[in-house]
Amino acid sequence: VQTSNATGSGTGVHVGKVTLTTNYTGSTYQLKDNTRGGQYTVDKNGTLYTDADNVWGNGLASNTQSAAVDAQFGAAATWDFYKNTFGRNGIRNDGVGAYSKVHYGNAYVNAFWSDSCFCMTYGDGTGNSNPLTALDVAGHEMTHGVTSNTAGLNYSGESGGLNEATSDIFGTMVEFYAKLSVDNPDYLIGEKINIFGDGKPLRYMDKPSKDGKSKDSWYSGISSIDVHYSSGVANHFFYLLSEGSGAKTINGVSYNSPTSNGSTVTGIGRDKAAKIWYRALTVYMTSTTNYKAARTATLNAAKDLYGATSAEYKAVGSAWSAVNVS
Ligand code: ASN
Ligand code: ZN
Ligand code: CA
Repeated sequence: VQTSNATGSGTGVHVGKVTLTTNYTGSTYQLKDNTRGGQYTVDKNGTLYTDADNVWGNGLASNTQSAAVDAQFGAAATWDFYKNTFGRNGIRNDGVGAYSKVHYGNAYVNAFWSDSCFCMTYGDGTGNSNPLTALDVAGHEMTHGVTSNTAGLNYSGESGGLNEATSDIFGTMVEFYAKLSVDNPDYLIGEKINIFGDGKPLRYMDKPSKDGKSKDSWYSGISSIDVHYSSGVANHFFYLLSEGSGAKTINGVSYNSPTSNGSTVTGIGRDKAAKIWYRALTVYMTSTTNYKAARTATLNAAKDLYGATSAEYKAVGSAWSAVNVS
């Protein structure tokens, strides 16, 4: 059995028409990417996807390959984002790719990362017709693996909120990195998966409270709420640091980000904000980092990257103060 890299084309439910690097065995094509740590995609039974003509899926959720195209593309985009932005060679930085499983369960409305299988799992969503395989979800889930292998933020209390926010932040950065025409990059999470059945996103980074549950700013006692809602503080921090406060339209999407202290924050751009967050995550944060310590960690990261007198350093302090973290 030979192994050779081939260029396939696929049409996902969410990612549309994309190019995929596949493996040709001499008789069939496998949904396995040897150029990105051998990462591959399997079906609900754990069987590797194969195809005779290297044309995968048709964009419909009813075609079993379509969600697999999304998952395999999401893994590739996440790999490329970490490699080309931070020089990180895979989730563990060891050159090994994680695998993805699609069509898990029955009408299962979630997706999750697991350290024990070093794999990603996606449900098919309501009616088995809304697979959770959108790009920001893929980037979110695989970032849980990165967090687990770096800061190791405990998944409860304030550190849990920071863990969740790290996934929303880099999931969003993956979306901006890929710049798909059918998935307009935005600061919304899960806008493509219709998880509530009303077309609304799962979360909003500019003003997290728009979802009715997430918090826009820190308060004493935030450690007792669900980590997917306490994450709002850091998501809001990241939006403010990137884009600044007030009203703004990006790629046709309108945002209006408030500050808790009446201040005006001027953004430094998402690429610098992401570099600061990544350095904080990989150098300064630990399993027990809370919001106050995250402020210190990101200030230290900004000092390393841009200097203690830089506009970037000052903006980090202003953005945390704007979400009531001092
Ligand atoms: N999709 C969820 C998440 O990544 C799964 C969970 O609740 N851990 O946060
Ligand atoms: Zn998560
Ligand atoms: Ca998004």
